[in-house]
Amino acid sequence: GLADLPPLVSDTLLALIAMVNADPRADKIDVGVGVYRDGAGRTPIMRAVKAAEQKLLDEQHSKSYLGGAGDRGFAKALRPIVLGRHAGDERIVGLQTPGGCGALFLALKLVAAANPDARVIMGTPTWPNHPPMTAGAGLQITEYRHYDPASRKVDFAAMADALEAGRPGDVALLHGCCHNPTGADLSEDEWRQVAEIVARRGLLPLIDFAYQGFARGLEQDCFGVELVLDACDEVLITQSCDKNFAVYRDRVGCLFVKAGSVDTAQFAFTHLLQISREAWSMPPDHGGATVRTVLEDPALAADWRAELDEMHARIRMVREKIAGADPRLAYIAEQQGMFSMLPLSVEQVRQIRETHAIYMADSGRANLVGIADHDLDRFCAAVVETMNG
Ligand code: PLP
Ligand code: TYF
Repeated sequence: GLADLPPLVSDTLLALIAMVNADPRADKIDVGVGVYRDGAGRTPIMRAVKAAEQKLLDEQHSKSYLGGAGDRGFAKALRPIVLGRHAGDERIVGLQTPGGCGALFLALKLVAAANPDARVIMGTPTWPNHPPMTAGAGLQITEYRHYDPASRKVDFAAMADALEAGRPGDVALLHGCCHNPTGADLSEDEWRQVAEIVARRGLLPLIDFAYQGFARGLEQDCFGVELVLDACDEVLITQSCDKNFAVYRDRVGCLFVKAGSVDTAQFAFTHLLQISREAWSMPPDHGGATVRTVLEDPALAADWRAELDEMHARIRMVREKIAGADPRLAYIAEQQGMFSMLPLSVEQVRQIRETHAIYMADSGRANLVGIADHDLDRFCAAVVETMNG
């Protein structure tokens, strides 16, 4: 019966949300789950998103079913942003999904259907949902060390070795930008080498692209995606709008699949529809329709872009500030996106929770942009005090 189900390890990042909420201290600082916060410590609805939602409210006349592909205009509108100079390549098909997680689910199931013996090569640490989702799709995992804690950079030798050891058809799981949890991204030269190895070894790149616009800027963050698309005939890109449109709970994402020919891409698309039919039948509409409405209106698109750039600027400001607090934190300014690993042990992570009401993942991963402006000095002081023991 149901009582015979095995015990589970819960999603510790989502568990942090409840832990923060349960702490009555008014001055608590939440650097746990990855959501953007502004200087006042809020996660606002973006201006263009609110305007698009209002437009939908006024002008949407029906919520009748759209079919398995959802809002086709949504996936189309994303192409220039996500695919860059490859936007017009008809060998690339896009399917709306419930968030980046939905895209990952589809991508991994597609691999399992096409090549059940494929192994998924992933660096450690990686986003904690990657391994269970891979195992859930029935695929084997091969790990290598992504992050060198001494240099605070990508352990590129380990990565290159692992990719070189891949068998044709194995999946190379890559973070498009803003590596979660380390903030350690590939340099442009390292991307070139990865694209070359992956193409030469016949690996299938799966690029998880959840933070476009948060590393160097919207166009620049496409660098790796464009290079890999240059180099490879088959590519999977799991995209999320949940961060860069700040629509987290609306669950907005897209899976792009590139195949060797237009016919194969269309054939793969029918398989994506079949897999999504078995899981959710049709994606939820509201968030995708909102993003499409923003992108199809030049004024709204420009305003979205301006606000995204403001968010990016705040990420850089917070990083500079923390990096300046102590030489041991200087690396924070060299890393990208919302997350970095702080040099704290599990015990120190517990201690900073108890003593300072600062909540981060046990791994020491902190969502740096979670800190409000007025808390930055106190955060830095608490981290330095805890590091000093
Ligand atoms: N991939 C990574 C690396 C993430 O950090 C996230 C965060 O949520 C996702 C995928 C999934 O995004 P979504 O919330 O759109 O499912
Ligand atoms: O890593 C994070 O904090 C974000 C948010 O199951 C997240 O990616 C965390 C866990 C999860 C879904 C999203």
